[in-house]
Amino acid sequence: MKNNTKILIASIVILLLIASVSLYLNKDNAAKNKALNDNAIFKVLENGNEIASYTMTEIQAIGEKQFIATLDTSTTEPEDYEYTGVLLKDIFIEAGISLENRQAVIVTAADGYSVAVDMSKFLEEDNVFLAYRVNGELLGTKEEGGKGPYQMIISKDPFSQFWCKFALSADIQ
Ligand SMILES: Nc1nc2c(c(=O)[nH]1)N[C@H]1C(S)=C(S)[C@@H](COP(=O)(O)O)O[C@H]1N2
Ligand SMILES: [Mo]
Repeated sequence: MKNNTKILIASIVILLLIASVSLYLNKDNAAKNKALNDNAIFKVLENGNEIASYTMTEIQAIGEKQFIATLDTSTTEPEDYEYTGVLLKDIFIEAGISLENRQAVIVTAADGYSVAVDMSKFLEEDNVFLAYRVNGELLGTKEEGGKGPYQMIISKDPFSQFWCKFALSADIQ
């Protein structure tokens, strides 16, 4: 064989190897993403009674939106992020729960944090979201050092202390 032919064959073999390794790694990633999506359960309650629970795939199907919100904490300067999520009220509508004559929605997190969202704020257009992506990336779990898998975000709030990381459920009262 000519040297050129050898080089060509070697290059093709190396390219094929790289392609199959990355396919293999991606498959792993895809499986992890699927597991994360299936395990990320969000529950919806009415006066303390569980009415429905959703996986991330089901949440997405309710009507994904992109929005900008400013993260402003006691220790950081305000910074804009692009989030992906659904309006929290749309999840209640999907669950067939009436939004009329209510006082508040209590969002509870895996670390015990809990936020009460006033009804008038909750009903506002494009304000109270359940987000699962920030700048295109999944929020990640608390164990992974993330802020999700779900984070309740009040996009029009000037400060973010009433947002809720690691959100597990929302109870309308
Ligand atoms: N679950 C949970 N959500 C939370 C908190 C928290 O301790 N636990 N802290 C709040 C506060 S004080 C701020 S400023 C915002 C942003 O916090 P971060 O900088 O840790 O994202 O999250 C809010 N939501
Ligand atoms: Mo904060």
